[in-house]
Amino acid sequence: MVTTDPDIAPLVCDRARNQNLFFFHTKILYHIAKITCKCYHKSMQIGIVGLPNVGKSTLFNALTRAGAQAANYPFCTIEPNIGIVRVADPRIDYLAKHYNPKSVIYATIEFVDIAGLVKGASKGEGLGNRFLAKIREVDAIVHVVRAFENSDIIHVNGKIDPDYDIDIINIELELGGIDKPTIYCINGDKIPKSLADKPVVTLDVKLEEELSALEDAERLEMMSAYGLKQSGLDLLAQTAYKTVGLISFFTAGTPEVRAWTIKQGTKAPGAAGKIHTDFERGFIRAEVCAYDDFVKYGDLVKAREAGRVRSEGKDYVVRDGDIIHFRFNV
Ligand SMILES: Nc1nc2c(ncn2[C@@H]2O[C@H](COP(=O)(O)OP(=O)(O)OP(=O)(O)O)[C@@H](O)[C@H]2O)c(=O)[nH]1
Ligand SMILES: [Mg+2]
Repeated sequence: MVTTDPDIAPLVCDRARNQNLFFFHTKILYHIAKITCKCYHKSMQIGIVGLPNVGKSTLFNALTRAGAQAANYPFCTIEPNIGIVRVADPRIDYLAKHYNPKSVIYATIEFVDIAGLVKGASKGEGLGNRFLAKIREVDAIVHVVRAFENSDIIHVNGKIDPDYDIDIINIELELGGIDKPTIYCINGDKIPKSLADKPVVTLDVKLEEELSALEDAERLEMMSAYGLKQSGLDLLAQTAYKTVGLISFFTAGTPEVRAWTIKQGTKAPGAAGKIHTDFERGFIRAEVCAYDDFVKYGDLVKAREAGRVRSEGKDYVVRDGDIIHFRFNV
């Protein structure tokens, strides 16, 4: 707006200056956000989906101990809850014991507790479209299927029929144009026939929630009382990790023992770039020892003496469990 009116010209000028200032600040904030995003190592995000009232929020609570609302009525969850869960890894436990480092960092998965889907969700039934939009943003899906009997817990279709329920959700996901890796989580103990060759974990979601609230010693005691060898939640996280095609490499020393997540097939410079862009830019070589060799020979020095620490170049495809020290120059 251009004006020569002496009364309002200064006001217009002021407004323009404020606007410019506003844009300038917005621009700065945008750049700060961009830089922050670059430094932030995003973990894989998994959406928990399924029919209403099948135990999704209970599973989420168990996973994150975050206390998301879980209650016996359909559509109890409306806003998605997000929780970050570490991927249990006995190799990291071993390396941590060996180095006694200042910090130990496990790989993580972000779980999103999405609301229940119903038949017709892709056409807007339930709160369908909104939930489907959320599912579109995740890297993989954990599809919770109710297989437990309990007449106190309402089932939207009035009967427990896992195969039927799985079909309903899968049809809605397909109609909603969602084609993602899926890990089935059977809330109960019997794997439905239709899932024979699919990534599937069976667990008692309610029991897992109770276990997750206990201290380590009590938890192990209760697990052995129920005949559980491994936490169902750990198994779920590990299965998800594999299904999406992710692997871990490790950096290990006295300051820090850490798992880094990469896609299967990532070459050494790409893996280095996970740690810092400088590592990738100035990559010279990677000194690599397989985790099994580390354990076999006792430490890196002895593994090196045995010729088990390899010097790998930029075409090396990193393997799951590699302990890596990167040489770089910038
Ligand atoms: N007996 C039994 N009850 C369970 C189990 N899992 C969940 N429940 C109960 O079922 C009810 C529903 O669980 P939620 O976790 O809120 O279900 P949800 O899938 O998140 O439901 P929506 O958010 O409404 O879609 C709660 O009362 C839970 O305590 C289970 O394995 N066994
Ligand atoms: Mg819920």
